[in-house]
Amino acid sequence: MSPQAAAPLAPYASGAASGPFMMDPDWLCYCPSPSRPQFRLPAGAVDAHCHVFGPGALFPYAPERKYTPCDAPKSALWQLRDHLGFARNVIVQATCHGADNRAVVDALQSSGGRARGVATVRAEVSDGELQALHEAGIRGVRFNFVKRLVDVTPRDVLERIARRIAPMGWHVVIYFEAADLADLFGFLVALPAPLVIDHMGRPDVSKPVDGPEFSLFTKLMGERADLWCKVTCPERLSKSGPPGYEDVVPFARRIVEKFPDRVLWGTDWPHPNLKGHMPDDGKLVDFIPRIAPTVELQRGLLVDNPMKLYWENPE
Ligand code: 0GY
Repeated sequence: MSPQAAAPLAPYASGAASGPFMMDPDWLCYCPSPSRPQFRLPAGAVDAHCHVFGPGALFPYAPERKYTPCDAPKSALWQLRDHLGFARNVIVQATCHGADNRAVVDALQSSGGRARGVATVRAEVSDGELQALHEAGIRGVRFNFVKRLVDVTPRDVLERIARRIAPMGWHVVIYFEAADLADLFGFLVALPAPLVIDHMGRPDVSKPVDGPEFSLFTKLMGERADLWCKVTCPERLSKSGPPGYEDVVPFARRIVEKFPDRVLWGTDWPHPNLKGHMPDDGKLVDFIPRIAPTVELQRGLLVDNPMKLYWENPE
């Protein structure tokens, strides 16, 4: 195949939800034939933020979900991984599956050790269930504060979950909007487990990178040595848009250069809830050298940091 050739992510790219489910009428399905990136990923690169959806006929979407996506099963994720040149994946439980982690666990168990996961759990989760998740390859739980995606979970419940999972070598993945950081700041600093923040805390990239909003986020990064950041989702954050996502570059580059040992990168495939455009995942990979311009930064971002967080934990 020529370096620029596209690979169809058959057979699911037709964009339907299966079983009793109908995907949302305005749902944008993932790019069916992404280009091959020009940027050559380092050996052992990890896509540290992606999801699987269903298929709904096998792994039903949760009754409490806020959206119904197109199916995006493990087979399509593995095809994308190989096509882009990644070695491994970290699969994050998506809110459309609620706290039913079966689709992620099934993907982890069939990955031959090439995928780890982040689960959603409720307060009632038993120690035995946590242990089974660990054996499947789960290494974190996700706390979601984005109101359009989930109903609120009380902070004392989250705090108790964090206290239980930290001794297992797990961490908490946090998803929030920049406008909510001031309110969450003290809670996050005090949470009794390592933290990973999704998508740089979703900055408003039309504001200055040195302005109060993003400065609060970099302050948060400085508060704890065990706080990590995913410099992900230019396609979600950008107002200038594709193909360059120019306005996101200074934000991501700032974090990569200031905290090179605590940054992660992922595709966010299959890109839930995008409304404007669906990115070509090959072009997203080509975004990486613009935010991590040296070989050393790229190696930390794509290999050393995610390996430390997800593969070097207790077995
Ligand atoms: C993301 C972003 C989103 C959705 C979810 O679990 C989810 O439903 O994470 C979003 O809609 O912003 O990271 O995938």
